[in-house]
Amino acid sequence: MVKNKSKALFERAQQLIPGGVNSPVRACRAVGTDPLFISRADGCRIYDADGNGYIDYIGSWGPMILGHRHPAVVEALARALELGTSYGAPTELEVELAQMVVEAVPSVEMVRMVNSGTEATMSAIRLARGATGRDMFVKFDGCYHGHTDSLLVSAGSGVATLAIAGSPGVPQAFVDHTLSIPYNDLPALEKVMAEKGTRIAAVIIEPVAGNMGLVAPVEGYLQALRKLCDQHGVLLIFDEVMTGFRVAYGGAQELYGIKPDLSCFGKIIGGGLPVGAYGGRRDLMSQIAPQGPIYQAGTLSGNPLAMAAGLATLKELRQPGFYEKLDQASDRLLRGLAQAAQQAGLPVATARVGSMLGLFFASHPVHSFADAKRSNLGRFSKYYQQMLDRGVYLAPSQFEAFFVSAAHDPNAIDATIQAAGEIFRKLV
Ligand code: HOZ
Repeated sequence: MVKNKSKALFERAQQLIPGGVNSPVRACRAVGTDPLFISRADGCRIYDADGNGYIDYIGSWGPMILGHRHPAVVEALARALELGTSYGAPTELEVELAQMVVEAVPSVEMVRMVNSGTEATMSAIRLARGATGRDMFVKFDGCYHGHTDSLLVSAGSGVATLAIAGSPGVPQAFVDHTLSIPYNDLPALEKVMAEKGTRIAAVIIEPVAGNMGLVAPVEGYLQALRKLCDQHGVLLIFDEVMTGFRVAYGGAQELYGIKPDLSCFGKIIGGGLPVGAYGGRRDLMSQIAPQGPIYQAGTLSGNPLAMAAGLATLKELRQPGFYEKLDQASDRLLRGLAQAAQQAGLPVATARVGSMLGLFFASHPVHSFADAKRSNLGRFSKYYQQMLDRGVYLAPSQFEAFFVSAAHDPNAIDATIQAAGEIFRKLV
């Protein structure tokens, strides 16, 4: 494949943008390639600046659950665009989207729109601290909640991919109140709660971890977490930026039957435009300014284009059978990949929750970040590069999930399985 234009753009970009990219993972450093520069996308396919097409399993890191350029989203955006791009004032669209979120997610009685997942988690933590009068919070190794100072401790995603221990620029005092413990480890959670429960404002968790590869919660873990939080007066925050409207219409909390106190959203609720949101119990959300004293604001929050794209997306997701169909397609893909690896004699650990998928080059089960880190990263790099050569666009890190959209038809899925099978045989 000719990639001259991407190459030239990357050279230019590196002079102007740190690392040539606006978010670290996409620089592809962990897999030893240069990033592709993208010119367009359609359905389940994405096209680089040189015109090469790929089957896309990044889906803009989660938002594109309908596939790219879904007609309903494009039309809604065109209508909104005719009317203006930003007002910095309330609109009907915001009220409509807030209503859809509240109706979809029973634990969310009020919701505040922001501009990214990072803003959502940062604001939820502030609210939890303000409401409880406690400073500490618990997170989990390998979970990633955006790039807020105090949330970068033992984080997944780019922090894991680039093996960054801690970021310069984050004062020690900012992370002194962050307690990071292993995911899926109930005794570790019980211990931290027993020792520090009275000082902990909140536990924040990705109910399905998607930033250390895909790691599902072990049976009963989220239920036990909910119970422990209640026992210690600790608020439970679900970071559903990836899982919200993805693993079920009502997110992971619907799937596992848990009611967190606060939830964070992003990605899908913006339909591919920059959006985040946090919401939860009315008594908590009422403490946000101007209704209450806890401050949080944003010039572009509730942006009409983003609201229109989010609304159009959510309406499509409510179509009968949407998630069942997506589930079948995702199952077809993961089963096919697992079978291809087995036939090749290549040990892999696979995981799937709805249309979020994970494939680790590991012969052990992966339930935690420590398990994920013991995967064969060299093998992943080769797999990534060769899949790209065969026209399959995967997340360039073992520590990311991959996403199936409604636009991934059986042909695309079977072509992916075939490409992977050929590569697996060479990787053994
Ligand atoms: N941190 C996101 C993935 N979990 C985005 C990565 C990127 O855009 O580079």
